[in-house]
Amino acid sequence: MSEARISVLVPGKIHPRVLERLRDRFDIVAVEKGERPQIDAETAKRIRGIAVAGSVNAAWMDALPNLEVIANFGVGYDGVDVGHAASKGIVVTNTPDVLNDEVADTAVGLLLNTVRQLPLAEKWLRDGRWVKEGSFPLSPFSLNGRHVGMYGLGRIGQEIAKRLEPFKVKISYHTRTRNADVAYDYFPTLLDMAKAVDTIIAIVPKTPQTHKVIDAEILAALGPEGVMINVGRGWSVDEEALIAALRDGTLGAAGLDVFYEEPHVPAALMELPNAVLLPHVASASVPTRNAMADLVSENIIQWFAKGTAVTPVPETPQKR
Ligand code: NAP
Ligand code: 8YV
Repeated sequence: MSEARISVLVPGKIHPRVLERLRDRFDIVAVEKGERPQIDAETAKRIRGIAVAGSVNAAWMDALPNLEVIANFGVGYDGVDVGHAASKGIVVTNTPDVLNDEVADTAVGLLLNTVRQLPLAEKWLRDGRWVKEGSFPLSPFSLNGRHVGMYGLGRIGQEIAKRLEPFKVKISYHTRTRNADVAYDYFPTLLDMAKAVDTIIAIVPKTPQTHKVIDAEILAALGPEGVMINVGRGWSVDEEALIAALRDGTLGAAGLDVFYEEPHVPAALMELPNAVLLPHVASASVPTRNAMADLVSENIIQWFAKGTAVTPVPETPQKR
């Protein structure tokens, strides 16, 4: 089969640059998202690749008998059933590294906004309250002297930690495996770290092991001066426990870029003045999303040209 006749399925919306890059080389089959692809059997047979921002379940893979590669837009690939892909010899790719700096910058911005209440201060100004009522109230917290516990110290977590060093905060971390290359204090359990620090930044993937691990006990351990920042996945936080802790002062403040059931954010969370909430924008700049789109495209192009992917995930085959 020549490369020109390879068909690539695109379920739902994806960054337009992916389509621009792939359109020259492949037949693009755009379909709605859903439980299974709405295409006829002949088209299904022609599909050898998927480019997706979102999810691909087992039913989609089973409906495409010649599927070889699923290129995911995003470093987190929790939307793709990688176990099923691996069992069928389908490679899954993601977009690591090209977004590290953007996400780390956003995490630091979110931390400062949360600790110093800068979004509320801006609202005070815009609402004319500075003129009518005088200065915005002093922020109860400061970044000075904080002890930050990184929950996750992978590609992005390390960039966040590096950025925090000049802020002169103490840095510790919890992961499953100690990293011999970093000088930060290691905690083998999240609870022990939460007891020792006053600030947690979560940047871990969505896996069965990370489900709602930031729960009432962890939040209570952080305490009334404590701050919890999440730029990983909403899946890792028990949102009901978080709302209760923020409401009754068990936890000082939280900054969230990700939520349990996006794009739905609980109304109770939105009402809380000690929560800073962003609509999953950590990587959402034009340059970084362009780089992610290019990596999605390169993975598909290289797979069919050379039989290897640029950034395959570890669970699935590395070559054709
Ligand atoms: P990565 O390099 O794979 O790092 C993941 C880190 O999490 C590692 O330090 C890993 O250490 C740790 N980890 C994994 N499972 C754990 C567990 N059960 N307990 C404790 N630590 C655990 O991934 P990355 O590139 O930094 O990205 C991390 C995640 O951030 C992505 O998967 C994605 O969900 C999220 N993300 C969000 C945005 C956004 O827009 N908000 C943007 C990019 C990424 P061990 O393996 O040693 O445990
Ligand atoms: C994107 C992300 O917002 O890379 C990830 O894992 O969460 C973000 O960079 C998302 O993947 C866009 O679909």
